[in-house]
Order: sequence, then C-alpha cells, then structure tokens
Amino acid sequence: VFDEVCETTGVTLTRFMNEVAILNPEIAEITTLFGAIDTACKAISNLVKRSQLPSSETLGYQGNVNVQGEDQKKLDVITNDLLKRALRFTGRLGILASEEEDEPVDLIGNAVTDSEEIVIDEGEKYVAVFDPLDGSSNVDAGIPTGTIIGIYEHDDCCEIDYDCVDEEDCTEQEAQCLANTLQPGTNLVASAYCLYSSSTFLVLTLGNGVYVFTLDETIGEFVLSKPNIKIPEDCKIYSFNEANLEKWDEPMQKVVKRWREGTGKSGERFSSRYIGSMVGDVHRTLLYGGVFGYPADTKNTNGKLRLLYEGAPMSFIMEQAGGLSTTGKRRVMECVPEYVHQRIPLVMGSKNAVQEVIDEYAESDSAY
Ligand code: P6P
Repeated sequence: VFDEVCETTGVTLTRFMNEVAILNPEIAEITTLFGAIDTACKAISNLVKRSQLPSSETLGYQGNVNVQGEDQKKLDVITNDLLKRALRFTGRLGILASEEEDEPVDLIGNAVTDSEEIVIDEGEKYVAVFDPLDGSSNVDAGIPTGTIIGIYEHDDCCEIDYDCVDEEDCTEQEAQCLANTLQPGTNLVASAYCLYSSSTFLVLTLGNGVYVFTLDETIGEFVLSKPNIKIPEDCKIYSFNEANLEKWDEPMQKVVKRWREGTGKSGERFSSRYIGSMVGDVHRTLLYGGVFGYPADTKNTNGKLRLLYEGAPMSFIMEQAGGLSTTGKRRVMECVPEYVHQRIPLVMGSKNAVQEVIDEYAESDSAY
C-alpha cells in the first residue's frame, strides 16, 4: 500500500499522510494526529534554535523539579504544553502521558488516578505518550535534542490482569491501566521522533516501514527524504556511556569488550560514538548502523531510559527498520509498563550486533 504512494522523495508530510489516509481509511484518524505532530515539531524546532539568543524567553530553568527529580528547564515546560495543546485539539486523543507530567491526563487535564474524572469522548480513540524534549539539558551547548512520541489505541483495558471491575475499585495503577496508558510497545499503532540538529528530521512508522522527513525551512514543510529505510545488519559503532562499564552486569561488559578488541562475531574493532542525547544517538545508529544502549548498572538498576515514552516508541521504529531492541533477555516491545515512568535497560540497533547481546544474556543468569 505504501509503496506506490510513499516512495517519492520530496513528498510533503501533509501529502504523505493524506495519501495514506485515502489508501488506509481505518487509520485515517492517526493521520490527523500527525498533522498536529507536524506543526508541533516545527514550532519546537524553532524554539530550540532560538533558545540561546539573549532575547529568548526560553533560556534557563523553570524553577520546578519534575517527577523525574530533574530541574525543569523553561523549554521542557513550554514544549510539553505546546505538544499537549497541539494533540488535544485534534479531537482524536483521549489520554496523554508525558515525561513532564506526574501522571497521565485526559483532554481537560484530569489526572487519570482520579479515574472517575476521566473524560474520554467518542472519537477520542488514541493515547499519546511522549517526551517533549529529550536531552534538553544539552540544548544550551547546541547538542542535538529530540521529541519522542508513541501512539496507542484506547484498548479494552486490563489486558494486564488487574481485578478492577469498575473505576471505584481501582488502585492508581489500575486507573492508569483504565486510561490505557500502560500498554506494551507491541500495541503501538505509530511512533515518531523529531531530531533538532544540523537539520530537523521527523522519523516515523505507522507499522509499515520507517520514513524520514527533513524540514525544508524555505517552504516550512517536512519533505520525504528517506522512504522505507533499513538499518545496516552489520556495523562497527557502539554507543554507550562507557563511564558506567564497570557497573554493568557481566554479559554486557563481555560483549562491549569484544567489540572494542575486534573479537566479536564480525571480527571488526568497533568505534565508539556517544552524544548523550538519545534521539541523536538512535538516529545515527539507524542511518549508519550500530548499537545504542543504556544498560542497567549498579546505580541505575533498571537502566535510565523510560519504557513507555522512550524505549518502546524508539524500539518500534528500530524494529520496523529491520533492527532489534532488547533488555538483554526480553524484547523491549513486549515489556508491559507497571507504571508510567518505569525505566528499562535497553540495547538497540543493527540486527547481528544486538543478537550478540541476546546470545550472551541467554547463556547468563542475569536478571534482564
Ligand atoms: P547519561 C538525556 O538526559 C537522556 O535522557 C537521553 O537522551 C540520553 O541517552 C541519556 O539520558 C544520557 O544519559 O547518563 O549518559 O548522561
């Protein structure tokens, strides 16, 4: 379906989504959401680029600490509000969860733990989970940052065997489940990230391949630049914060040391590339091949990255491009979040290199 429509580079995202909607009426409403994502990412790109100007209103810290315990930058708050507003006014969204929100909220801002307050109207059939500006601590130094978005459908809840019969009986977890936010990555219907770097790239999948759009600022449109991309199966780049190496578990240390020494499956000595901003590291991995990861360590016993709005959406894109994404023992896409801000160890990228990690863990009794 996509081939005859979407192999034409230069097609704008708007036209791409219109054609997808014509050919796939059942997902036409998702294309409406991407209209909002398109606009929001252009606006965030502009905010990021201008954020370092002395006249910018977005410099510095908001003065709050978010649920992650991180000092919230003004840009974190502004981009979160911008994305929420853009998605909310599509009329297609029932619930949204964000790294910058303590709990998932409905369209009018009710936290889902007040489950009797949840307002989900007919037609609001999607749940959006997102990190509005991942890597924002890097923005002052001009290092790439990004927005990560996952889209789920309002599923018949409690596939997770909660015993919540009706909303009054629900615990906070069950209320969140009720609000359909705690779904595994295998339930994703779409994922996207926007990378704010030397260019602004919007990379998306609707479950049928990965499409890269580049922002052409002369016309103010994202244009298709790499249709249906596939990650190289072999690679010579690993991308980890090696300062943590001695704190990783044994299987992870063994594999990375082999890649360093050139004694891994490929027999090639790998180079290390790491910018400490997930969207930038994953995008380079997707295009050049490689393995990006943030394993568990003795300090971050569940790793650092969030399953719901970082690990799962990025894993969906990586797998759709022919790559793999694992915790070591489990496919990241199959991990069911127990709570919204759950962290997950992950290693993703070129199939053959990630398979080395999976094989090493299979022989170990590691927890992950
Ligand atoms: P570290 C940015 O803060 C982030 O959440 C991801 O974008 C990035 O991959 C990771 O943390 C970097 O963490 O501990 O290496 O600085």
